Amino acid sequence: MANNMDFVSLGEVMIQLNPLTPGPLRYVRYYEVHVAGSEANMLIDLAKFGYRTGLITKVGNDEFGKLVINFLRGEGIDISQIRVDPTAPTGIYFIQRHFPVPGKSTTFYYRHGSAASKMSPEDIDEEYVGRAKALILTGITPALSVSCRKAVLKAYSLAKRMGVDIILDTNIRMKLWKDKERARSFISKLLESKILFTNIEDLNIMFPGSDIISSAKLLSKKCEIVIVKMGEKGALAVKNEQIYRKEPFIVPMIEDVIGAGDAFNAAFLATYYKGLSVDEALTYANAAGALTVTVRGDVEALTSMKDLESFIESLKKPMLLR
Ligand code: KDG
Repeated sequence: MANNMDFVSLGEVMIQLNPLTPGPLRYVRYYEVHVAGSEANMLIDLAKFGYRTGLITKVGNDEFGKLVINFLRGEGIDISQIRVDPTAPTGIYFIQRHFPVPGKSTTFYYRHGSAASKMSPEDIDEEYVGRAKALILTGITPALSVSCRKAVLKAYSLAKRMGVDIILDTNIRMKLWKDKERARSFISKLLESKILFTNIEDLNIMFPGSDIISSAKLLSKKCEIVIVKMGEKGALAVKNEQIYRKEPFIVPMIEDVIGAGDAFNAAFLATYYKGLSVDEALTYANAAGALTVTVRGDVEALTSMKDLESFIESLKKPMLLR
């Protein structure tokens, strides 16, 4: 089967309502509308780096569904696998910024019973998965419903059978899973992957009581490379038992941290798949994460590799304060 897609993924895209002002939502009066969802974010960022990407999802037969499709089409994502479900709405979520912890954001979902949560194995087309170089999965989609879990398992086993690379971000959303054991036992079925992204909180759920390095090393037995995103502590990777560490880029202001992890993944994938070393790919990944927190919205800060390089260069010089 010819590879005419680079990365495909399976996941929910939502309308994001992002407050113009920081603070508790009960006092927020004005919101900005964005389109976001972890899997779509990665595909959009990868498309900006020149890759061919496509998303499998469902939206409602509503204005928000039309907005999602238009936005993805506009960003150059293949939308041939997006189905419209007339029985359920497109999911939405709100973000609360800088409260109660300055610099942090909190998400509030209104997505239960959404069109995307109705995805099932019938929505996964074998031929479509086989056209990709890599399938990107996250721990979010299987947390949406039983039928989504079955769809994820089908996509995972098809990719394995057809030699399509599997990229996994554990992305455990406890607001969706509710139960740690349920999250742990399902995600442990997806661990055999080429590249596995995770973070400290997810490692603590997957391997309670174990330290980060031991958990990452354990995971790396099943993958080519494991990457642990550590936010303001940077990132580390384990490949062939070797450990790589990268300091973070510090930006002068944080607008909204949501989406930074997806931008990190996309920049890592974009550069690693071009043949850059783990060390170099981690530098681009950290930079993409840092740049993303400087604006509201998950994908608006990444535009091209050239702009990302300008950002990296700018941080090597002393900041001009005025
Ligand atoms: O990674 C950013 C996502 O968390 C955000 O866009 C919403 O997909 C989302 C989710 O399920 O939390």
